[in-house]
Amino acid sequence: MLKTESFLKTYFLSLNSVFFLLALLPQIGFTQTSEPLITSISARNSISLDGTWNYIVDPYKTGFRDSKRYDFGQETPEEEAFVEYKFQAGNTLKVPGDWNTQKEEIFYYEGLLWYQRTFQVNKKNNKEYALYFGAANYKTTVFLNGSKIGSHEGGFTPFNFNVTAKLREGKNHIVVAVDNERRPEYVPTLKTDWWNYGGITRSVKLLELNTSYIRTFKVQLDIEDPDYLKGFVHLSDSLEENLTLRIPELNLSKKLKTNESGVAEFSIKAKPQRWSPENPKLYEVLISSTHDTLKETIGFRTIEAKDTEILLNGKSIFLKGISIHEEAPFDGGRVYNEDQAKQLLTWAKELNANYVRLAHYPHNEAMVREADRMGLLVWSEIPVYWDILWENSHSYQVAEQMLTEMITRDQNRASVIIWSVANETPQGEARTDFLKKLITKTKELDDDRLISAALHEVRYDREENTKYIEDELANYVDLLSINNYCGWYGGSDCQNLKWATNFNKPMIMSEYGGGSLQGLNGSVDERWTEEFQAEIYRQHVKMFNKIPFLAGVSPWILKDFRSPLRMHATYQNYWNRKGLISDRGIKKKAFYILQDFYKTK
Ligand code: GCB
Repeated sequence: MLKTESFLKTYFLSLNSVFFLLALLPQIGFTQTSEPLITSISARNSISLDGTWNYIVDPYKTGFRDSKRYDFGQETPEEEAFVEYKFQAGNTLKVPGDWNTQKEEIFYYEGLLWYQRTFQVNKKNNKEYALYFGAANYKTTVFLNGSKIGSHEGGFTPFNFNVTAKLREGKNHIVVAVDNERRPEYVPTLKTDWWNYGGITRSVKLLELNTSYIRTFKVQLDIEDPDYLKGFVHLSDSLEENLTLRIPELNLSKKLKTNESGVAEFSIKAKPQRWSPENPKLYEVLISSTHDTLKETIGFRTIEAKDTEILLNGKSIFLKGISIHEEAPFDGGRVYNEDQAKQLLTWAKELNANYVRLAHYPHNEAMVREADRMGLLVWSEIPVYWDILWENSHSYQVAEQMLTEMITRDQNRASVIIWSVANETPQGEARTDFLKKLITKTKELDDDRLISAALHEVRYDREENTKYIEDELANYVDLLSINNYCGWYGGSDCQNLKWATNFNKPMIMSEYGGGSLQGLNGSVDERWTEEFQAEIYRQHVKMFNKIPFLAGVSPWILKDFRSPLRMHATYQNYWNRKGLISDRGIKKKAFYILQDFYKTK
């Protein structure tokens, strides 16, 4: 080969690689560009963008590098308009919904998928417009009428972008890239015991907002002095404005004023009835500014941990719970409507539960709003699950952003009593530092609820048949939440297993249980039978009676759920079988053991 030829070849190759890397840049790094979260979405004027969208599967992610040949709705001169990726000729998917359970051919797909649709708008003067996504898993990039609007990382929390400048009168063209590739620095990271459902899994709306709108507000009973309601209002702009807070049923009307940052903080004397599982009383709360009024239904209660007890409205309560994945009853897939959320919580109620652990990520808003109405207490958590890259700043930033979005969305829900920052993380300095920072951030955002993290590493003394809770993280949380699978992953004499700790805090058994294939019967010694699973539940009831500092349980799990880790061909077939209810909605024997325990507890 000639010298120059070889030089050119090398040069072009490396130049190509540079371009390639440049094109990939926005995909690496932390590209969060969504704006502060707008809340009380259902109380606002909006156009729903749910329904049928076109899609293109893009396994090599070429769309980001070759956007000219993509039908992004850009205005391209006719002679250049060679559009290879033409949406209209493509397939369709329903939004909201995961792509996996909608199309057999992409059931196992993990990667980039482009969504597209058009919509009509009659733009009004003096209005602002924002695109709001309930959630999309995992990384989302939004284009409107050919312009990139922004991107968001994280699969389970809402985000929004102001699109006033790019929105057109009449027909608009929206393209959304969703990528659910797993990467080491993501949260969660590479391995999870649940299906990595991809797509625009929750509703999309175009919000029509007044200029200087109320972006978010919080009103809750003051934990320090429950004769007062405490909270704040945030306007979208840094403006001094007069506001009114009203709760008509309490004859309460209070004038407030935002400071130059557009924030008003308040404390108001009031005596609302207390929200509780027995009396899930909700009040209509109205906030108005010169330009805007928002209406919410809000319950008022206090929650505290005192010594080894959990106090709801000052009274000791035992959390009779069940863990739930956000997977639809009967046929799997992500929950995408209110009826599915209601069905899951109705099953929890049938168990005589007063509490649900919404694992392992923030569930859709319908779940917590329904829990408010049904009187179910809620544990809500972010997917800091198993082994995160504890020393990676990207991982920390994205975890903190998820935490912020989760808390901001649900700060008014009386049902939510626990924010959890992690699940089953290995002990170590870097992990504890990471989680301590998240705990500090949680307190900054919301100091009115309990903070926890599900722990699993305990010291076992075989001779004493005793497990000791010693994890250093327990110093920084309000509850000792322990996941333990006696009778399934190890250990046999579960009814005589004892628990001990030096921490003077309430303990919650945040997971326990075992698997069974619904309809498979046999003796209590035969793994995978309903009887084997039921026996684990029976033995645990006996164990619980001997833990004086136990304040609640949430066994694993309400319903069988899809998981790539569960490939036993006979019993699992990619379903985690620890459900009390099968994937088809049939109750197993263990359901009734727990139901009885809760009835008498
Ligand atoms: C756990 C995890 C949960 C799993 C469960 C299991 O400890 O927290 O996500 O699904 O065990 O079934 O092994």
